[in-house]
Amino acid sequence: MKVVILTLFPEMFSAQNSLGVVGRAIGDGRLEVSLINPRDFAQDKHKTVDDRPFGGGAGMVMRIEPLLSALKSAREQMSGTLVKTVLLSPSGVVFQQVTAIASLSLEGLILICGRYEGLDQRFVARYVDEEWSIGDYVISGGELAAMVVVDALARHIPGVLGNKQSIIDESHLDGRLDYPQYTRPENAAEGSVPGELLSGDHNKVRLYRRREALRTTFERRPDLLTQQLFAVEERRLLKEVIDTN
Ligand code: 9D3
Repeated sequence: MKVVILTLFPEMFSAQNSLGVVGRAIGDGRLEVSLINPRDFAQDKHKTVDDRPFGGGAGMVMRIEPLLSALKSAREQMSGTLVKTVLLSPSGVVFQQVTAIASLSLEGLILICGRYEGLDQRFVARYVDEEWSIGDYVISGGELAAMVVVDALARHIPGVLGNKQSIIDESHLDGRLDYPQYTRPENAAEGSVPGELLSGDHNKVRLYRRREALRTTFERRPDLLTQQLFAVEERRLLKEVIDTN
């Protein structure tokens, strides 16, 4: 899959593109990320990409022309036709795991990072397919949001996680927060490792992890449980959690 990112700060992506899961996905040729700076398409000698908002008010607005030239350049890089153009925006729909998984079937994704107060709405209306937010807080531009999207996406590309079953575990725990993890030593000044994990009994381990995942979810994110369908076993485990609360 190919991702083209339109950004006034392409340097922000160099760490992500060279390190960790995303860096490896790119290195292995499973993911392609390219960066286009709208400022490179600015026509005046000062390379202006923003201007004052009509109607007044604080801040600046990104002008149509440099964005459109950058977008045309991005679309020329995309071979297929199954390409979605997304604006990262505080007014977007919230990006979720399902959004990442659904995007995998695209041939390409164009991510537009806004700066200042945002983009001229005529550009958004005409050229943007969807607007994605990463949550209800204000950050200074779309770049960090684009990095979140690329990271979440890369984890779902076949082979990227090295089939260490990590992605299987994630879907296995769909709609649940993680169970707690322990490593050596068995006994530390801070406490001991739960007996179930040392038992060697795979079913005990499985039930312990499912129960503790349900406990954390029930305590911190009950909203995740309300719409879930429960297996009989999980109803019993959740009852145990509630009864020992
Ligand atoms: C909502 C704040 N706006 C009030 C007029 C001004 C504004 C602040 C920050 C407009 C844009 C931005 C830059 N933020 C993003 O581009 C952004 C974002 C975010 O701020 N929160 C969550 N997700 C995202 S995705 C892109």
